[in-house]
Amino acid sequence: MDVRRPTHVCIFAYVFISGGVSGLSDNNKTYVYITLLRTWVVAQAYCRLHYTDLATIESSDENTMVIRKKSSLASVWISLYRIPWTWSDNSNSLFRNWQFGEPNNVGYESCVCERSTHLWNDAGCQSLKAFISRTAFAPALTKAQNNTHSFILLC
Ligand SMILES: [Ca+2]
Repeated sequence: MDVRRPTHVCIFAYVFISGGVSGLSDNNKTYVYITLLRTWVVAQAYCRLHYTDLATIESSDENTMVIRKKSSLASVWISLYRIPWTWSDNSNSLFRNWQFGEPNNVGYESCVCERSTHLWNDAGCQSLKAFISRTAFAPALTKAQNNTHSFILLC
């Protein structure tokens, strides 16, 4: 027997397991509640500068996500405006959550806010309101948070 040859072979394996991301909508939106009181146009500019845009809400699940982010008493701008009704990011979503009797365009109401009731109202764009920004993707996670790496020595 040749003593220089190993009697068995060890395999050094690197295992990578993707941890994924949870708690996001299907298109990975996240929402941020901004307490600054701004007109709709200034709120839109703020969101585009610091995040992605004002919040587009395309489903009841996403509306629930917004409700969880904002103060229960706040009336907040979202990205819907008119005419015709258009989302700031050009989403073609037809999801609406109007309060009964809205939109009523009292005066000149071309921008949409979500009231404390969580239902929507068309309001004057010059009103000062807090607002909800959205991001297109989840904030970057560190590798340690997002993935599991393991080394296994198999003999
Ligand atoms: Ca109204």
